[in-house]
Amino acid sequence: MISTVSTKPYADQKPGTSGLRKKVPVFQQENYAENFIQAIFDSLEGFEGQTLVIGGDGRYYNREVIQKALKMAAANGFGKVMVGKGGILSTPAASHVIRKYHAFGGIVLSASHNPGGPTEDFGIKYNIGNGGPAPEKITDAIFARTKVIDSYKIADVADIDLDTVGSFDLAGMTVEVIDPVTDYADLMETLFDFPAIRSLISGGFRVVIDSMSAVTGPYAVEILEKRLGAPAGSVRNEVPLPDFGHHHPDPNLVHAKELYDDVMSADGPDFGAASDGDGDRNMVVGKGMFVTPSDSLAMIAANATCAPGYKNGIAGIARSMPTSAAADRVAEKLGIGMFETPTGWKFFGNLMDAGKVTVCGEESFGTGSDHVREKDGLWAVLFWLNIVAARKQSVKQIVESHWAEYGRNYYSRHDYEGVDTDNANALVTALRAKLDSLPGTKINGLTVTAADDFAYHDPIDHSVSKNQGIRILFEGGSRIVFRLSGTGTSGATLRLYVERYEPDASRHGIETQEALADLIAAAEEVAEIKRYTGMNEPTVIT
Ligand code: VG1
Ligand code: CO
Repeated sequence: MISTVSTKPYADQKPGTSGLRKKVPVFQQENYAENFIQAIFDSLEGFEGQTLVIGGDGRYYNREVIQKALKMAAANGFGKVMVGKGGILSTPAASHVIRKYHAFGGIVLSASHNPGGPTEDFGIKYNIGNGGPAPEKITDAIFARTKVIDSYKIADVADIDLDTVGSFDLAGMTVEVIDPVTDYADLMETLFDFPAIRSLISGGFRVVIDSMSAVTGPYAVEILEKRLGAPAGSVRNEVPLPDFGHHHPDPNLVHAKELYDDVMSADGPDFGAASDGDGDRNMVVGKGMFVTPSDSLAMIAANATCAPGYKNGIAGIARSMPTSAAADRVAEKLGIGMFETPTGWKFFGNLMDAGKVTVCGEESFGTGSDHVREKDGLWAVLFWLNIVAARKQSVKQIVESHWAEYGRNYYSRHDYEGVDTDNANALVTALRAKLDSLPGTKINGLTVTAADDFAYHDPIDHSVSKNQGIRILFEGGSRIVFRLSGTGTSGATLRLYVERYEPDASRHGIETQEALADLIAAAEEVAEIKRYTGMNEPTVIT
């Protein structure tokens, strides 16, 4: 009952920043998903009889691909697969399950913050035994394999019932359908002071979470409403839908605007949070104060000892290169290590495994720690609630006192989506060609101190990752960074990251875009964004 099916390679199965992402109709081509899954298995060694974890964010095509992956895992010799009920596992929960049950690895089906539905996005990524995204060494091997693959193995059996928790046999392999929430919720309870958060909430502190009809709904209901006692309805859009209710499940000021406006209104809640499609991103908004993700990393690190799981302090901090340097100042003060990595969570794994860092973050609404090996949306939300409960101050007070102590890193990202790929590449090529001549010159009146294309030398495995983003640094610590997105599924997305450090507390109340205006103009001057993209404005500003 095991078939070997012959197939032809597809040329476009190169994993990006976080796995392979394509439109659903691309994944629906004959053997497209099967080829990629077989290429994953072909790139691994020693999994015979071992356990694989499978789960996804519930988006359109999730269930179909899970059935294929289960039958292929059996045919390829795995001993057991643990799969979330209904095919659901948030990305951080999958990471935790892999670690807790010492699985060999996991397959996570998600296109994260990208929209879902029959003509929208789907994705597959592989996580290794530490629970984290496969490093480049493995994703490169998978891509190489997809280019030559000529067959895959699959068990010819009926579909497994994914909606009943329990153990089933699939062609000699055990399939264990698990409750996707319990293990994760239990882990959160070991890290944070639930009694303190519970009394904060019972004392009238109003918290709302918008799960954006994506995977975190069941997790947030269990944790916030059941375990922390928030009133029913505190979690909004809590049912995961295959098309996310036609929303873009990306928690930022554009796509979670309703929540933001609610928290900012006079009689609105005290605290609002949102998560993305697969639950690894977070947005935190306090009354009168939106916390930028870069600041969130710095403030979580500075206040880490408020949470029981971190009471002995943190070993170090890592951030992706485009993320603001706010956390660097905290690391300096604490006398701990600070690491700057390329964009994408896969670069943090080695540092966490080696015990060099405890908390990590990215400007793209991602924060996490070594409790798993993925960024973790609800973890960040609970961390903030724990800090608020411990300090007995509002989010706004906590943020403002942090700025007063460390200075403020004004920060913004401008995205130009749907740019013609050739034009986007031409912009980058032209910019790269100028880099050597920029230091010492002025752009829009600002003096350039350094300019390069970021390359990362992993201090643990000594691998080198080049061309990870063009950065232009100015006198006084301001900078602009340019890179092309590696998660999109149509055309190119240019990301411009802008940062200015302001030590003077009397200048901490300026509107962000205004505070960054001269740097934004400098970016236009040096890169000719309007000319190359044909756009006068970014499509998204965060
Ligand atoms: C984006 C973000 C990056 C993040 C990645 C995956 O990548 O910028 O910080 O790690 O998405 O996040 P890119 O290449 O498009 O800039 V998730 O939550 O979408 O898996
Ligand atoms: Co995500």
